[in-house]
Amino acid sequence: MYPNWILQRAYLTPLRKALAYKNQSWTFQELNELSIKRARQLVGIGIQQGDRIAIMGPSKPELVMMMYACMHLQCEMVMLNRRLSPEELAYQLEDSEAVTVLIADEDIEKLPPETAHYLFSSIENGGEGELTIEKEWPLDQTTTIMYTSGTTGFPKGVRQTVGNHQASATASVLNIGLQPQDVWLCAVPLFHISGFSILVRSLLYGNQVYLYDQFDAEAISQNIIDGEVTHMSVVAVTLERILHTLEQRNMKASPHFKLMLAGGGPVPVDYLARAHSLNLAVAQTYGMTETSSQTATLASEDAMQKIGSAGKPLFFNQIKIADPNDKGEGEICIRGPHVTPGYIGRFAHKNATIDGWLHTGDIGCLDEDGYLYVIDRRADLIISGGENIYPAEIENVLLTHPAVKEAGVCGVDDEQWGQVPIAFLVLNEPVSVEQLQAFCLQKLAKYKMPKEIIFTDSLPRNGADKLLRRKLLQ
Ligand code: S0N
Ligand code: AMP
Ligand code: MG
Ligand code: MG
Ligand code: MG
Repeated sequence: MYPNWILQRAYLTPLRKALAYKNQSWTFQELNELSIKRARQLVGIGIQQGDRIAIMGPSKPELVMMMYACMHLQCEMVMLNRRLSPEELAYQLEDSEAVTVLIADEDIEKLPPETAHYLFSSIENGGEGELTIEKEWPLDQTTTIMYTSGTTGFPKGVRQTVGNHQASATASVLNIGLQPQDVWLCAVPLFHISGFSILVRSLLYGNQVYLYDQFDAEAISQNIIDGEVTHMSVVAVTLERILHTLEQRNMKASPHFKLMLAGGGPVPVDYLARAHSLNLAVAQTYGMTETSSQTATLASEDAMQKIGSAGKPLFFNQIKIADPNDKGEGEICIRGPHVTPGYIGRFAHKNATIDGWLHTGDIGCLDEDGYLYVIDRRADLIISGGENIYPAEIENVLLTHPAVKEAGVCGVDDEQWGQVPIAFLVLNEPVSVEQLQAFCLQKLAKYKMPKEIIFTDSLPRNGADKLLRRKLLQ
């Protein structure tokens, strides 16, 4: 058993600043008190200890308070992505069997009609029930469930336990180091592990989170110039927006700024060189939902000599390459206490690991010094602005349209988002691109909309009739 992180942190450093948002801030003691009150209010509406509940809202202090309340209640939190379509959310709610959705008032329109829910405002203004807060948490308790899509296009709900999060935060700090005055800027979504892991680190380390509810390149660049923050998590697209802003303003990062953790996909090598000349230390990392964030991270002092590498595994973690070819390239496999114990819902029976190793589907190699290079991503995965898109998700939707006979989707490079999806279709009957786009928009998150739809006579397939997505563009 381990101490309840929120109680323990409030006990150890009650008066330290825990959270800042716009002009407001909260100490750990204040966060603890407010989240206990919120937990009692959740009991007031009938939520029980250990319930699985879904939660959605913008990255604001109210959401942090609601999450900490759920953690006090040892609820399993299904983290809903605010960019998804109502149909995609309906799938996750049905699959997870969440008892209800706790939803920020401003997001109510995003929910599928007739979904059982409680608005944040009704909880915040409601009565309190009786609750004895558990002082200890078991390692195998599920803290969060995050959906990640798969080869089939059916998203899987990934369990992230107390033990997974603790191992991840501990391994991270052994690599990055820590000083009490460190401040981690959070402008990545709290529903992704990129964002939630910042909250976990804050509770375990006792450092402050500087929260943004949207990506504001001007304001964030100013924080970095002024040295008001020391760490930040970025994806390639948001790193580029900061580089661009600093370059435009001819300003460099403050010497107080320590590190950008850049993950969620590959970072173009040229960004690293640009960051270097702006005094901005960038650590590339390889991580995923199934590993509660980083598995490997490249120390910023190695950034220039091991350019393009995602670094070495963090202390508790191991990486091996399965079935390497003659160039040493094969499937990246991961072992460590940060690896998920498995999935929920329709994938609950699927083993996450084989003989203790997570088989990622990503292709990579280790160089002679043991540095990881990620060469190719799993299952034709497209990453648009840090959001994952599996071609099968879009193909499955297009195929339900009566005019569509065959569909193939792949990613193309894009100036703004890194990559975007495009679709190749064989038709049964005439239909316009606009009609198909309108059809997709009803069913898919906007970022998954094919940016181009191309009609063709046939799709490239192998002898076994399997679609060859990589040949779509040839
Ligand atoms: C890039 C972001 C910030 C863009 O959002 P922005 O600019 O706020 O857009 P909006 O105002 O909301 O919308 C404007 C228009 O743009 C479209 N749009 C928005 N996002 C995308 C997108 N990603 N792709 C394509 N289009 C997009 C909107 O639809 C809208 O369109 P119109 O105008 O037509 O209505 C935002 O997307 C963002 O925050 N991205 C990052 C998400 C993220 O964090 N991903 C990482 C997920 N992976 C993990 O968590 C595992 C790895 C990991 O843990 C990690 C990752 C990074 C760093 C550290 C770690 C770690 O290990 O700790
Ligand atoms: P997610 O499950 O959404 O967290 O996405 C994780 C996936 O993003 C990994 O399986 C990789 O395919 C990809 N990814 C993460 N980090 C990197 C990286 N440094 N380089 C290339 N691809 C990455
Ligand atoms: Mg994902
Ligand atoms: Mg915006
Ligand atoms: Mg059809």
